[in-house]
Amino acid sequence: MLKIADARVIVTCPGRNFVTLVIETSDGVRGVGDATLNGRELAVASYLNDHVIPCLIGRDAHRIEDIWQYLYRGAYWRRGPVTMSAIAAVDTALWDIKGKVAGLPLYQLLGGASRENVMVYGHANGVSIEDTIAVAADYQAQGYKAIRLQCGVPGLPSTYGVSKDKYFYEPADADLPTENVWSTSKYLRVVPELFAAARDTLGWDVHLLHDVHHRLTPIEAGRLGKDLEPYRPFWMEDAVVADNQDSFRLIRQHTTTPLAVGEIFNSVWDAKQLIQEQLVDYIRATVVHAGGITHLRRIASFADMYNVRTGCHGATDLSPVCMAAALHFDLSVPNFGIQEYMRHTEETDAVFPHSYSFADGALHPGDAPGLGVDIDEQLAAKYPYKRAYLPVNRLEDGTLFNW
Ligand code: GCO
Ligand code: MG
Repeated sequence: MLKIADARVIVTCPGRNFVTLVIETSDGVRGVGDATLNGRELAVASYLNDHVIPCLIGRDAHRIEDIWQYLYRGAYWRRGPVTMSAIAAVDTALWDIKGKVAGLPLYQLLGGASRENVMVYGHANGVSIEDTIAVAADYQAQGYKAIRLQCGVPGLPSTYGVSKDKYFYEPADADLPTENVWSTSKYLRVVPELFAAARDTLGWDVHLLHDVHHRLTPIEAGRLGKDLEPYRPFWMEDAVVADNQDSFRLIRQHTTTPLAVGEIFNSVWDAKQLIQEQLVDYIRATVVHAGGITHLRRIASFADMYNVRTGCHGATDLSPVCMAAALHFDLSVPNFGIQEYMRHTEETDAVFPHSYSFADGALHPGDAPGLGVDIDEQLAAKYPYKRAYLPVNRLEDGTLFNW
């Protein structure tokens, strides 16, 4: 028995907010788990502090599966981003502890490495097509084998994925939601031009990705997928809102552009039909929002039966603790596809010292026991929580739309 003696939640804002759970055993082994839910951070902190931590103290830290079931089934109320992020934090911290006790990096406990490293994609964005491609060329020069392209839409003041700073895109940018304006027809004109220009300049030896960010109807998505086919995109992400999983059937009928979805999913049930009917190619659920390593492995095993590969969400709101956990998962899982890598700021990296590293367009989690990441609690305390929201989006006539 490896008794859980203490657990605490740390909320810190080294440039952006992160929620981290630290669990300690009675003999002083410590594990960390990410619990960040962008724009709703304190709800998860309260769920952990008020409802989960009291149930953890005294339990056997080795019984990861039992604790997972206890928190999931035992709550009676299932699923949802707040619950599943809280469960994920506990699960991740317990895997970290188990790795440390075993003296092995987590991926060894998950079956060992299935590959040498984890291919990642970087984010190139710019106000214009030219700006975006210049940034993409820079990523290519840094060794990236896969690059996501997002550019400004002529006629719209701002849009998803395009930042003032070309290398760091941080959408949770204000203490009340910023309002963006959207036009599907303007957007649908620019993306194929962006991809045509990208192939001209960057060539064909690089994977190109694009995030629609839930903004099209299925038939519009079918059209965009078709328009992009000549440029062979690696994937088109979140083409439509996935609440209605049937929507993807319609997209599939019109295009062979590969489809990725799932960064806001929290359980295998959100993706069941999409996977079983092979309506998507990549599942983007990740450790923190989908119930931790334990549940994400279940999703990946299910997806593997239907030729669906993984493509974990890895934006800056997923802390280095989540990134480390995702990399152990990515390295071990048989049906790995790609990992998003948006890079954290230096301030964030200093609060979360980690052993993962980048080389040749890929990340490796390193060989430190457990996750190979920690939180510097003293440094974290210097950055108090600052309320920050994701933007909202309106059509040009004022109708509230999907962001
Ligand atoms: C991505 C995502 C992000 C999200 C963000 C919300 O593909 O990386 O779409 O940009 O918008 O993570 O919290
Ligand atoms: Mg996305």
